[in-house]
Amino acid sequence: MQLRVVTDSSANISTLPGISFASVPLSVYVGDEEFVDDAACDVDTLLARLQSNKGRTTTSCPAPQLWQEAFDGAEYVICMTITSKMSGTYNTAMIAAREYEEEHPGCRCYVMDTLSTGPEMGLLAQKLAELAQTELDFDGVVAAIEAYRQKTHLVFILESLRSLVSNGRVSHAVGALAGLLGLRFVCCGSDKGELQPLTKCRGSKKAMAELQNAMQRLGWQGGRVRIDHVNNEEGAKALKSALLALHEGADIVISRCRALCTYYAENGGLLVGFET
Ligand code: X90
Repeated sequence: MQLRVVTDSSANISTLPGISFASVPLSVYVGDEEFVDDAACDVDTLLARLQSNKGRTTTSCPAPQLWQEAFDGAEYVICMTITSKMSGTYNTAMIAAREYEEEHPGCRCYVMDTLSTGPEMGLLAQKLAELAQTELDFDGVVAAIEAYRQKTHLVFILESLRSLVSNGRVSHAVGALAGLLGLRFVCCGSDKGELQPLTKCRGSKKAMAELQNAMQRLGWQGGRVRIDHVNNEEGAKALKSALLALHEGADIVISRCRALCTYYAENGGLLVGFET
């Protein structure tokens, strides 16, 4: 089966080896400037603009048209989106998928609400590339990736919840925590696809230890890990070493957040997707 995998740009991947792949950009707005989260987007410039900007900033999900362009020409598409609890991305992908199937009889387009984002989506995309190489048919691959999603998780450390709160992406209860200056938040993606704070702490060492505790509580036993960071290669490497000390030989990949995750996770943020 010739499968195309399509994700939105919050998955922080621009390529997916061994399979037809397209990434559909969300946008970040800082003052009058729009940063389209595609391969040409310069994340360092975005970070600099965010630091100097005092005015309003926001983001937007892709229009259905952008999804249509990414599906174009494919017979089988599996499309993965950021959690529908925090973005309209899933909705616009669904609109585009229904249109695509109507306009191309016989073609199939499955849209998966990952209830997550970032490196957990990266893991799901990687698994899809592998599933496409097997004997499974389209429905078989869909069932297998939905089953795999039950075994993947997202935990993260944020130095601030400013962007999430000012854009109304988290609940009032979480927003109330955000006023506490100088704290770091260790959080996870809940089963429902919402941000769930686990602990707040002072200092990055403490936060790093809490993050590892959270991974172990959720059942990490040396499965695949992806670490996506915002300007924090050092933190990502330290975490990787600590995890390798727990499970020698674990497959741990580090990459940078693209624009959408950079905006919300903020400078220093670390997002970790892992398998149990
Ligand atoms: O539609 C839009 O404008 C995009 C809104 C996206 C809002 C959430 C971005 C999250 C980025 C930091 C926190 C992760 C929370 C995950 C909960 C499942 C990453």
